[in-house]
Amino acid sequence: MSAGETAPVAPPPTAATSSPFTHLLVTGGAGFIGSCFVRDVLGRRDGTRITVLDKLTYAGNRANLAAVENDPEQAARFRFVQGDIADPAVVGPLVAETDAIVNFAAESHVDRSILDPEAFLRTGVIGVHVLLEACREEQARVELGERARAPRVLQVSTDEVYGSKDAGYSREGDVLEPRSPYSAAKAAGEQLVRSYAVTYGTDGVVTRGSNTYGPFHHPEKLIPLFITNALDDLPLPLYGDGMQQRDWLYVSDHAGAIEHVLRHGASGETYNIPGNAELPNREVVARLLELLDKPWSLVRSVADRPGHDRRYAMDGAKLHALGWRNRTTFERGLAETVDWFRANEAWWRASRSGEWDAYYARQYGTRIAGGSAMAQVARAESPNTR
Ligand code: NAD
Ligand code: TDX
Repeated sequence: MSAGETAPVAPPPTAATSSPFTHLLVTGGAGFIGSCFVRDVLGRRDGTRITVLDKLTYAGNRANLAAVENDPEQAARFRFVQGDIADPAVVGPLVAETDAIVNFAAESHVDRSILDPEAFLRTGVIGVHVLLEACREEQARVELGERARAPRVLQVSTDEVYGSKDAGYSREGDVLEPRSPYSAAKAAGEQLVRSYAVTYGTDGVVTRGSNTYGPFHHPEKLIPLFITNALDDLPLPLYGDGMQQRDWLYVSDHAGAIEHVLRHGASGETYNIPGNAELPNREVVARLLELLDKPWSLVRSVADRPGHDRRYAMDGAKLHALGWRNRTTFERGLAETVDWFRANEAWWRASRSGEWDAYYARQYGTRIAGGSAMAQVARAESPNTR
């Protein structure tokens, strides 16, 4: 454990939760979705304790957890450890003291996986393997009578493992056809969890979440990139024809669904977490510009992402049957996201510092130079929002 560690997490004053999972290890908890999960669970003040293990890559940000660390009651139930999920010496002792692991840790940006795939494999495959081996150690301790039950592990996976879906909705049993190094690593990671559940009886569950958006989203991704570029009147680089379709999921709905599956999902099972707004990218951009009161002339049609998946769409019946419903409409979620970025300029300017300029030049330099203006299509009258 490194210098980034805070004091050991205190036992709860009262064990107010009825769940068997009272002490969680949240890996990747300083990132976008993981930090939302941590803030929401601790903010409920039900006695749950959380240890975050995060490597603090360019995408990890301790400031995402400031609300927790600055609140004495929550801070007493929280501990931060800076470290790598692929490091068994760090992972083993942390898994030994927790009831459940929620693994958000990953390299998460498709474009970066196309530029440099290796880190995606280290964290997405070897890192998951290390977590699973630590769980297996705990299963052995249960057999020795050293602990009552082995930890549950929830692997946060993605809709991208299905590959591009031209029509219809992907179901949990469908064949996986990942098409980028990012999604191939995610598919490998979740398949490892499944294999440990089958082979060793590890208590593992997998979620496949849809495209997520909201506060604290790293500015490399479509929605926060376009908000922050537009606020600075910079070009908005839309790949290809901009008609690729995603199903948008608000971040607190994604985090809530993950917690729901953690507490209610069946071991060895996989659950889709769809969004509620299936929209082409152009439509998302048009809505953003309207909220920001910025002109369409900022949009540049630029060279497409290689292997760009045209559409993701998942069937949510299995999660529905487990009792989960998303709460945030796209209209409200997008407006709240834009407001949050307007109000938190210092946060996103800090995220666009350090290695950002080199990344931006590599990813967008020649694209924007060779880009062209794009005609605006009429906004859809009734978007497919569920
Ligand atoms: P993010 O990039 O914002 O956060 C990832 C976090 O993991 C960062 O804090 C980073 O420092 C940490 N991390 C990376 N490598 C690590 C390692 N080896 N050890 C410990 N920590 C490490 O990502 P996000 O958007 O919050 O995504 C979280 C998870 O959800 C990922 O597994 C991603 O694949 C999955 N997911 C994301 C989306 C989405 O739209 N953002 C959708 C579905 C699934
Ligand atoms: O500059 C851009 N221009 C553009 O047109 C960027 C960054 C993206 N796009 C397009 C590509 C996609 O069609 O916008 C769409 C969304 O792109 P991203 O924000 O990069 O998300 P995506 O590739 O769909 O992957 C996201 O959802 C699934 C997350 O980044 C993954 O971590 C998650 O697993």
